[in-house]
Amino acid sequence: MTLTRAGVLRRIDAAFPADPVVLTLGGTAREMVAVAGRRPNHLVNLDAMGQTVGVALGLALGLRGTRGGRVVAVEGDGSLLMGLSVLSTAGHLKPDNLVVLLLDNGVYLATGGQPTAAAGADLVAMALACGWAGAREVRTGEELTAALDWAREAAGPLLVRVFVGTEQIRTDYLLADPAILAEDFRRWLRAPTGGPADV
Ligand SMILES: Cc1ncc(C[n+]2csc(CCOP(=O)(O)OP(=O)(O)O)c2C)c(N)n1
Ligand SMILES: [Mg+2]
Repeated sequence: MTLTRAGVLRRIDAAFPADPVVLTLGGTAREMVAVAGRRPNHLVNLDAMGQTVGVALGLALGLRGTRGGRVVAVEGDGSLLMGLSVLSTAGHLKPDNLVVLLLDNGVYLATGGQPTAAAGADLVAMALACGWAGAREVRTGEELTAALDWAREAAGPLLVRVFVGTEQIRTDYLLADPAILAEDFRRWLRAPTGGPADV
């Protein structure tokens, strides 16, 4: 059975409760808030298509050696393709704490479901060819469990391409000011609360 985006987001939140998580724009961010609530360790990259992984890369480089754990980017296929050069930059800089969880539904769902070019692109091969430490595809719940365990432990940068369906759950709009979202996250980063990455 095809994985749903909301279900995968719930699993991501449970797998990384105390690590910085940078969320791509649109329905992904809204669905994460719907399934997990506003979490202090989540940075919503509101409207900034193409920049999610770059923001996470900067965080990963800045935080490397200062705290345990990972920096997680939750990205969409359309948004990744918009800023694809980040694959070569991250492969070159090799932050061992960076994890990219790509939720690939094959479309620009937020703007009406137009197909992206992801279907014809072997993004795992591309990441590996750019020097990433690991990359894999996920299609089932069992594969997701194994990939999340792997993503918590293995040396990065790591890319997990999770194939999800186009089903969406009903959510509220996310109308918070991006400056406030960023400031909340910054405050948490300075004084993290609640979880294993604290130690
Ligand atoms: C530069 C830019 N172009 C277009 C948009 C409009 N836009 C918002 S979300 C989105 C689709 C993103 O696709 P994807 O990353 O695959 O996420 P999905 O909607 O499928 O979850 C688009 C085109 C935008 N926010 N910024
Ligand atoms: Mg998409």
